[in-house]
Formats: sequence, structure tokens, C-alpha cells
Amino acid sequence: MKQLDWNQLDESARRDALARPTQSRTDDLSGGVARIVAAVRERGDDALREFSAAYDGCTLDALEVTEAEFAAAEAALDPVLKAAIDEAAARIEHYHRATASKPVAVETAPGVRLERVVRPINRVGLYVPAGTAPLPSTALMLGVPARVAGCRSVVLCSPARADGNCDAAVLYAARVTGVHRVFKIGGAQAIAAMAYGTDSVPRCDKLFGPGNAWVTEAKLQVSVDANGASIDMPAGPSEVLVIADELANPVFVAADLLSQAEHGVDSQVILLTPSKAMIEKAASEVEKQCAELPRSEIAVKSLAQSRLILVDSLAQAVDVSNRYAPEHLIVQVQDPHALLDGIESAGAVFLGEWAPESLGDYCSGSNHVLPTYGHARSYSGVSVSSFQKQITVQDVSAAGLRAIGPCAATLAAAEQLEAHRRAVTLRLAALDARETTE
Ligand code: HSO
Ligand code: ZN
Repeated sequence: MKQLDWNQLDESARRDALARPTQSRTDDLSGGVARIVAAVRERGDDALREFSAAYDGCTLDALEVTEAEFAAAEAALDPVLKAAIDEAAARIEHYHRATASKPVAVETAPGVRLERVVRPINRVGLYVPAGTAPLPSTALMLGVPARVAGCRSVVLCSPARADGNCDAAVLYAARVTGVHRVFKIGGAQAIAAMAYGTDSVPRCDKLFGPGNAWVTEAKLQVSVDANGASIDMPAGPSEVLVIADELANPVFVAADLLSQAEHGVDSQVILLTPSKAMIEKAASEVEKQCAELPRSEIAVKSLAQSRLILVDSLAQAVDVSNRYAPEHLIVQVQDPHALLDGIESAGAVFLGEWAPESLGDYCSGSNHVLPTYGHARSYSGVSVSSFQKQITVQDVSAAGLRAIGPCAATLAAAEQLEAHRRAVTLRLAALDARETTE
């Protein structure tokens, strides 16, 4: 891991220090994805079966997971894992219900009543990757808020293994959250199927979930097509930034850095600390713990683009973190709450030495589908609102129009939009006429 001293770096070196691994949107990738999307639009289920054979190595007859397959998956699952999925789902539901946006009604002037009503997005599509590791937790993180939001059609796609089955834990998690239909389809073809619909796969209005470069590119392509589907947020590789003081436990610090590094070779992990000793201790702990990990090969590659950065104070650490805008921010300092007010951009924050990111990844209740790649500067993680629309309702009485109509008429005149002005003044005149005849 690269070791740097923030205060010895000039502006361009600072930029390099916080640079993300480049995401190459090569012509090959976008052309390849465009061909897959076009094939699915033209040939529907036949194309999906061909891609499953080519990319997942399986011959599929029915694309949809059947009741019998759900039952077999549940029966095959370790009861301890089943219980953990149930337990996590309950806490995720608890938090998501508590944070769901509530209807609002206010009177902004006498007789002018505004309401914000919330409606579910009717048809949503969830993608659960199963590349180097299937992620049942992602099925929970997407399925639970979709159910809480009240979405009427919730479709989930996840790639099948070569034996033609989806991961049993993913299927069980999907069932626990009440997902309506599950399809054994992965990659860009799954995104195309949900965006445009096929004979088997229902068309969806909005697509959610992480994925590899192909999935990400497909989401981008369908989201810029007016006939496609909208998407949750722009995606990038996973990342964590840890702020640690000299009293932090380097064993915990290293474990947190590695928990993100093992996700993928392009994951990025950063440590900010005002303690030189912590940099030394964390570096040697990372090396030691990394060697013991089953996924050490992946972690080693991701660590190559990661950084241990010396700062002059915790306040500077917070500044640098805000500039980076990490997906996950772990604050392992004596008084983590004291730093919270200064934190402006992060997908999710973990306070103190007993809050590893893994808890948020799985079961504290918060969502793990979070903005990466600096998007935490302007995006939030997935929540119930991501699955809903908020509609404003204006309920205006005659007294209300009288109260605020002149304001609208003045503004319309200033914008030289005469029809706008008249829509107000004609009504005001009608009210005046009614009053004089009464
Ligand atoms: N850390 C990942 C989520 C995840 N971790 C799923 C384990 N399973 C999102 O950034
Ligand atoms: Zn994770």
C-alpha cells in the first residue's frame, strides 16, 4: 500500500492520491453491451437463453425460478444461514420503515393547501450479482425497501450457475422479502430484459443493484433511452475510507480495510491518520491478515491502488474524506461523534471501534447499495424513497386564489407569459363579478 504525507503533497499529487481506479468505458464494452441489448430487444427469450449458454454455461428451458425450485433452495439451506437472513431482513425492514418518507400537508397561505403524497413505482427490477461470490444480502437490501414502498411488481434477476440453478441463499432471501418473480438471468442481458420486457420477463420502470462493468454499462444505456428504464444511481467499484487516531486498534483498522479490498480487484481502500505509528502498524497488520484470507489474491491487487495517508489532525482527515466522498467511512477515534458534524459526503458512516462496515453490509438495518466513485457528493444510498414517487397536490379555495393570485400574475407578466397571467386574472375577475352580483 502506498504511504503518503498529505502535507508534503502539492495539489496535483493530492489529486492523484485520491484518484479512483479509472473505469474504462471502452468501445469494446459499450459496443458489446449495445449488441446484447439489441439482441434481447429483437429476439427476447431466445436471446436470453443463448447468452445464458454462452456466459453462464447453462442450458435453460424455463427462465423463471419455479415454486419447486424455491422449495428445494430453502430445503438445501443451512438453518443457521436461514435464521441469519431472517434476522437481517427484520432489522433492514425496521430501519427502512422508520426512514420512509411520510405524507406531508401544509397551508402556505390561507386557502392554499399543499400536500405531498407518496406513490410506489409500480414495476421495479432488482439485480443481484453472483460473480466471484453470490450476494444474498443484496437481495435483502433491494427487496425489503421495494416491499416497504409498496411496489406492485418486483422482479429479480440473478445469474444461474452452470447447473442451471441460482444460488440457494439468494433465492431464499428474495422469497423472504416478498419479491414476486425471480429469473435466472445475469449480466447485461438481464438488465435489457427488465428494461424492455420479453415474453417471460416483465418490463420494469426502474432498475436497481450493483453489478460488473457489463451490468453497469447496460444500466447506463437503458437509462438514456426514453423507452428503457430509469436506474438507482451511477455505479463504480466499492470503497472504504478509515479515519483512525493513534489509539485505534490496528488489528480492527486492517480488518476493515481488507473487508472492502476483498470485494474486487478494483476496490479502493484508504486510511487517514494523524499518527505515523498507526500507518506502520496498519500496514504490517494488513499484510499479515491479507495472507490469511481465501480471497487474498483479489485483496492484494486492490491494495495496490490503496493508500495510507498521514494528515496533521483529525480535522484535516475529515476535510480529506469529504473531498474523496467515500462510499463507506469508518471513524475509529476516541470521540467519533465529535467528527460527525463535519462529515459532509459519505454513503454510510460507521462510528467507533465496534462498528465495522460488515454490520452495515449485512444486518444493522441500513442499506448497502450506496453511491461509490465520488457520487456520495450528490447521491444517497438506496432507501424506500428510491422505490417511490412523491407527488405534490395543490388544493386552492377562492380565498386562496385571491391571496396568492396577484403574486403569480406579477411574476407571469415579468416573464411575458400572458397566458399564464390570464389563467389567474380571469379567475380573479370572475370572483370579483360574483361578489358584485351577490
Ligand atoms: N460492501 C458491499 C456490499 C456487500 N458486502 C455485500 C458484502 N456483501 C457494498 O459496498
Ligand atoms: Zn462489503
